[in-house]
This record gives sequence, C-alpha cells and structure tokens, in this order.
Amino acid sequence: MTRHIGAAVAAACLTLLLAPGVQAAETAPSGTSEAAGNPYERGPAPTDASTEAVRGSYAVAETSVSSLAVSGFGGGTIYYPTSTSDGTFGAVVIAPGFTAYQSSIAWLGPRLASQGFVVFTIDTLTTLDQPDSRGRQLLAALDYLTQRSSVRGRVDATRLGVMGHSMGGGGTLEAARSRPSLKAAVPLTPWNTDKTWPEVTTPTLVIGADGDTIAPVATHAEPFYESLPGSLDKAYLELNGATHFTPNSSDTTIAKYSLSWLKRFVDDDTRYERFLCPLPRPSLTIEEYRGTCPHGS
Ligand code: 9J3
Ligand code: ZN
Repeated sequence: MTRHIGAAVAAACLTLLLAPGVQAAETAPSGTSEAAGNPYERGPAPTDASTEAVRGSYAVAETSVSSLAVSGFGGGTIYYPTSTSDGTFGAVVIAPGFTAYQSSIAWLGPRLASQGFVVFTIDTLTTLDQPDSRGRQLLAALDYLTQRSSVRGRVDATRLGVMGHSMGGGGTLEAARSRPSLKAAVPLTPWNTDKTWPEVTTPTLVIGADGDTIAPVATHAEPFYESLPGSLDKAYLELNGATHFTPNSSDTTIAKYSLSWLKRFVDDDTRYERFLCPLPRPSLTIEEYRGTCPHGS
C-alpha cells in the first residue's frame, strides 16, 4: 500500500476501516453448502442468468495500488467483496496487452469480484513488455496481493488464478508454466511466439476470437490449446463475430465462461461444471468450443 505517500493516507485509513475482522477459515460461509463438502463455495447456486449478470451477489470495494509502492509489476487496482462473514476468497490477477493499461481489462474487476473473488487488474512495468515479462509480473502481483496488500487477510493464498489479454494472455500461459500451484488460467485472445505449452499443469481455458487479425487463432489460441496436455482440464472457446479487442469491453460470453472456469477450478465449485460440460454448442456468440469433459476426472 501507499502509507508513505501523502495523497494516499485517506484511502489507506478507509481501507483500514474496511479490512480487519475477516473471520477464520473454519467459519462456515453463510448461504453455501459447506455441509455438502466444499468449504470454498461462495455465493448462491448459479443459474444461466447469474453467470451472465453484470454483477453477482457480493458488494464490491476497490483499492488502488501505486506503482511506487510495489516492485516487479506496475501497480493496479484490487476489487474485493466487502463481506467479512464468508471466510476468505480465491484471487485472480489480470494483465493487459501490448501498449495497454489496466483500464483495458478493468471491466472484469468488479464483474468477477461481485461473484466472490479478489481480483487484481494490473499495469505492467512498461507497456511494451513481452509475454515472458508479463508472466513474471502476474506472479509478482499475486505475491504482493497475498503477502503485502491491505486485503491479504481476505485472500486464500492457496487458491489463485491468472488471466490476461493478448500479450497478457501469453503471459498468463507463462505464469501457469512457471507456477504449477496455480488453480486456473484464462488467456484472452492470447499472443505469444512460443506456440507449444505441454509443460502446463494448471487447468486452462483459452479464449480466442474468430476475427482476430493481430493474434489469429490459427497461429495463437488454437495451437496453444492443442499443445496443452490431453490429460489436463482444458477448454478452447472461440468467440463468434469477435476481434482481438473484444476482451477490452464488457462481454457476456467471456464473463460467463471465465467465471465458470474460475469457480470450477479456483473454488472447486462443481455447481459450475454444468456450464462447462457437456461442451457448449455453437451459437450467436460461440463460434466453436473444445474441451476435456467431464472436468476433475
Ligand atoms: O498484446 C497484444 O495486443 C499483442 C499483439 C501485438 O501487438 O503483437 C505485435 C508485436
Ligand atoms: Zn513451448
């Protein structure tokens, strides 16, 4: 945080008012079926409408992280559920693409946080950083989030995921390859010069766009997906009528399947399995969907 920076003192005090008092993990989250066996479920039973909604059931607050207060990445914004009565939450860090800022992926922050995740949208050290660097920065941001951030007490450091757009999506694959403990990865119209990812052991949903001319699916998203191990929980969603920049604005299909993937693999929430398996059929928004079903087997 930015305690030593004058302008941020008020924000820091506000955060201190909101942050304390997260209950012990032993506390049963209310409104969930922990008795049925999963202590990580958060929020009500999902429906098509809830997974497609612009906001989920949790009220969300945000706190800005100055680049001057961190190292290894460029700062960002943490979006988090305000509830302190549902235990800790899984977390996801999201990186933007080449020449872009956190603003380009900001819509995902409150959208996913309101469903019960701590979400950290980041800036990179420079906007020209390549995918390998973006991968390292995603991991540095996760470490900051779980170890030093003002919301660290709200985060379950054992349940983490990564996402990113374009070169940030390429970085998402790099991060997963470097840190097998990650529970989920979702590259969005990913771009990388490395076309093969057999080393990844993290469940990965690759989202491509049929009209992408910057990271064409034939030379990026598709070979990335196909090169992931066949034994892995993996999926390939190709958006219909979409471009390289579709992930830069609110998109119901990206949100529904990213959320379902994070819920299924960060929270081990099998209530979301039905949105992933059997494989979604082609539609007005889905050009194609490939995957290994059922998951977790
Ligand atoms: O992050 C991206 O949008 C990657 C696509 C790109 O501009 O690559 C050209 C070097
Ligand atoms: Zn490779």
